[in-house]
Amino acid sequence: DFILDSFVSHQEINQWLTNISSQFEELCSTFDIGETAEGRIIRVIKISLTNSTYKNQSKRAIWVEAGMHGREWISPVTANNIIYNMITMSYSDRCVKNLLEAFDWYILPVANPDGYEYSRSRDRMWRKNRRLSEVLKRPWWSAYYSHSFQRNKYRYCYGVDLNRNFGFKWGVVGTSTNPCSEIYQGPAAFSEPETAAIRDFASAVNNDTQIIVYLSLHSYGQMWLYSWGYTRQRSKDHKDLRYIANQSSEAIFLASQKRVQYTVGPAARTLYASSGCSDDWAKGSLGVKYAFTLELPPSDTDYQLNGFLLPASAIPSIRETTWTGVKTMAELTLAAG
Ligand code: 0X9
Ligand code: ZN
Repeated sequence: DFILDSFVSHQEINQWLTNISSQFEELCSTFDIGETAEGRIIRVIKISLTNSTYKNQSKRAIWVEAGMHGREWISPVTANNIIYNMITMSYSDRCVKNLLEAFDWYILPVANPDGYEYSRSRDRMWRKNRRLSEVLKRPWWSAYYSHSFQRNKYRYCYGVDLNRNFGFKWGVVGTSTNPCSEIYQGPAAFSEPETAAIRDFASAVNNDTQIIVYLSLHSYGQMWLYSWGYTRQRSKDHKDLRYIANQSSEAIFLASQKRVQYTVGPAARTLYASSGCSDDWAKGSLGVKYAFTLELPPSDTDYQLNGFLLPASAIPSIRETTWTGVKTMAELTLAAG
């Protein structure tokens, strides 16, 4: 299947989500949760056993998002493979069946469709979304504009880093107020249609079916990160987060042919401190206990080229390892009660 084995367009992914959910209509539904600046539809698929014995009781939700940064192409295709595995193994595989009994799964393969498409067609290394920043829209006499004008470089910059735009500890650390920066936080928290859509939809899900895991798929670095990312201090759930991250990484290591080893730790200590990220927002604002960010392979050391430029031939092994990790994570969450 070329959807699962190559880096296809956002349009093709959205169509595939619609097709697969009409093919498995008892199990799946899709939600169009928002529209980007360039008019692309942000589509979420929900995978849920309607006859689950958990219904109306202790059923909880798992949120998986991918494609928040344009150039991280391995992320959407990995999310699609998770969707495919969940659906097609839902009857045959006892473990998957259990995970669907216990949890509703909400998966967003492309959180940043405009950035993804821009990276495919114009600038392979594009990270942010593609909304024109506020500068040009403000009147020329505003202080902000003249400041920008003097510094010339501020004038024609597109895009906000969506993973600096979430409204928990927004603008505190590891972000930029410069619209031309790769880590521009945006003019306000949730100023972007993509982040506002995730906020509104995930909040509604959480009110209805408590989100217990919030998993954000990025690349690269081969890291299993958990909150907090905005501070080096431990969260109150530090030990539980560390346990699940360690166990999931260990499962990946043991199952992988090439001994894929993830680095595990709190984001702020293991990678760098940055705020306004979706994982911390999920934990800090929604109250999700398990907030993880995965930096998918390659690791910094095992790939000498630019780690964003993985060939499609790298997909199968990353699909297997990530699937192992996600299943382990969900099983342990279930076991933890
Ligand atoms: O900086 C990011 O947004 C993520 N890394 S990436 O190289 N894919 O851009 C890491 C986010 C980790 N989470 C937090 N810092 N909260
Ligand atoms: Zn990223």
